[in-house]
Amino acid sequence: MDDLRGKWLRAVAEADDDSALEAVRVAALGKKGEISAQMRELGRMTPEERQEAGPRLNALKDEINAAIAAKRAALADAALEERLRTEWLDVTLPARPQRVGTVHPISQVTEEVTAIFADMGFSVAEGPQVESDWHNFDALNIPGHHPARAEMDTFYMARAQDDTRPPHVLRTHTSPVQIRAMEMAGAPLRVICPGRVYRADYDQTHTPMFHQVEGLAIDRDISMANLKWVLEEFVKAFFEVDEVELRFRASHFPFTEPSAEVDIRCSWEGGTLKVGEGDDWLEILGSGMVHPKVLMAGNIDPAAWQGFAFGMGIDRIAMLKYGIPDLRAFFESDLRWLRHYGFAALDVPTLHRGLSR
Ligand code: 2NL
Repeated sequence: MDDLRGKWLRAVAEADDDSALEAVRVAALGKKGEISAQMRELGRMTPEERQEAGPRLNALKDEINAAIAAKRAALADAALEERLRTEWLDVTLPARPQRVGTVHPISQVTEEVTAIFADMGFSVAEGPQVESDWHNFDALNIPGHHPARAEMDTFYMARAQDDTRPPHVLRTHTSPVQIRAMEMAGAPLRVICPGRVYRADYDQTHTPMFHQVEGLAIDRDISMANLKWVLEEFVKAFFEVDEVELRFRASHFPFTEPSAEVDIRCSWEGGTLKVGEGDDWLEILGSGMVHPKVLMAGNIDPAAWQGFAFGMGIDRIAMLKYGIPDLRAFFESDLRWLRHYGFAALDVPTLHRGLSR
């Protein structure tokens, strides 16, 4: 009996998982188990023998059952302990950084410019990028023979073979949008026209597509003085400075008379641009009083109305504002450009490989 006890208690102790433990229980206490077989033996004993062996066998059966239950609980505890040890999560860890896209600097600057002029009562007009030859050139006092046409490196759209009308063009400036605004709204008028423009020019300092914003204000007695105030307010707001000095230099555009190029006082100390101080001048835009022929092209009577107009490159003022020293930065890759200037772009590792780090 002691051998039996030792044997099964050891078997219980050595079972190291639930199924091994169940096998021990069946082998000991199952219908065909060893202890069960011993129980059946009781029937063949004398009453005296049974009196002695019965309780001992029952006690052994209870003891083995208890040992199995204890072992089962111990195995469950150990399993739980193991899961707690291996499946823990540190909920205090910071979240993984998520890459987020941002507005492109060109779009952002366009919005900034639009907001500044909106505060001064200018609305925004947009127009087609494929323009009629008339809106892009003739209406702006640039006739067919004018050298400005050749200088503009225009992209011409194809016509059908026997169509002799002048071909459409990719607009070379946003001025045609202002012609359309005059045609549609008439005077008085205050409008700015931001957008893409195209010139067949591609080198270190030129891209075939770039961005421009032009402005137009027409009223009974609008003058260069109004132009100067509007541009001063714009430059102060855009470059976020309290004071600025503008310099108007006589110039020539076919669509304005008189015409002026506008410089702002600045310094380039340490390679970074400071607007409003220093001894350098930075050219930022062209402007003038709208040519009477251009007013007439927009169906506005030049005897009753006059106005100013100006135009500037968005890519250029974006680079100036955000400290981009070299136009060539544009050509390498937008992503490199954006990263350099602290705009977090969507960085797709499979795109622009080699430039993305
Ligand atoms: C420049 C110069 C300029 C204009 C654009 C304009 C438009 C109309 C009538 C008269 Cl509809 N003028 N636009 C005038 C002067 C200069 O742009 O350097 N742009 C980047």
